Amino acid sequence: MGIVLVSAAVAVGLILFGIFGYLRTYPPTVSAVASSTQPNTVNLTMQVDGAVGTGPHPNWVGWYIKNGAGKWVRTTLVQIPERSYVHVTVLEYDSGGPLRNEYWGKVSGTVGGSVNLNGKNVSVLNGSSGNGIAHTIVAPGLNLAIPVWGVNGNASNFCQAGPCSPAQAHNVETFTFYSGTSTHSYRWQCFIPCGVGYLNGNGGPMSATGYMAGFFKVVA
Ligand SMILES: [Cu+2]
Repeated sequence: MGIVLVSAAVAVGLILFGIFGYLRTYPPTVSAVASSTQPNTVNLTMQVDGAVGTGPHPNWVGWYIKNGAGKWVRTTLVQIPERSYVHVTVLEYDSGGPLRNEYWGKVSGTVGGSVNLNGKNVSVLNGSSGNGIAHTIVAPGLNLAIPVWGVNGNASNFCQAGPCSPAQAHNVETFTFYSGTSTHSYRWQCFIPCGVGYLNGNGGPMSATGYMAGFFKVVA
């Protein structure tokens, strides 16, 4: 009887440890910043790194979002206002490669149907060419799909651990999407997938909020 009680107590303890551990590591939400020049527009600046460099999984691939004070916050939770244009700037520091499914090389859901990659407008990226595609930003509920172009992983200034800085090899990709007319939390994630080493290619960072999966929280 005693051993059963002890086992039960240990089990409860482990569950609570797990829950609080999860809460301790759950990333914060960062708000997009209102544009000072354009009405109904917010600016969102993000970077994606091959290794985030901090937190419980410093070697995992993941995102940082710039907050209103200009500080990089390791998270994938972004708050944006409804009925607004979200002007996104992605700083991409990770290496890329071919897609498992070329469909994800197509841009969708942006104003104009394209992204601006290092100064050039493109609507499809071919992951089988050049440095390939590093990650994608896909929010099915917003009809948004963005392939993000990779950098050369052998570059001498390749960023080994985030948060990365502009002196390191990176691409700049910008696009604008509309946040819609309803308040809703839209899930987004990377559909490369870049978690090849994990169960079904969708474990580890792929399924983890704060790394390759997150939410666009559209608020009133
Ligand atoms: Cu990814």
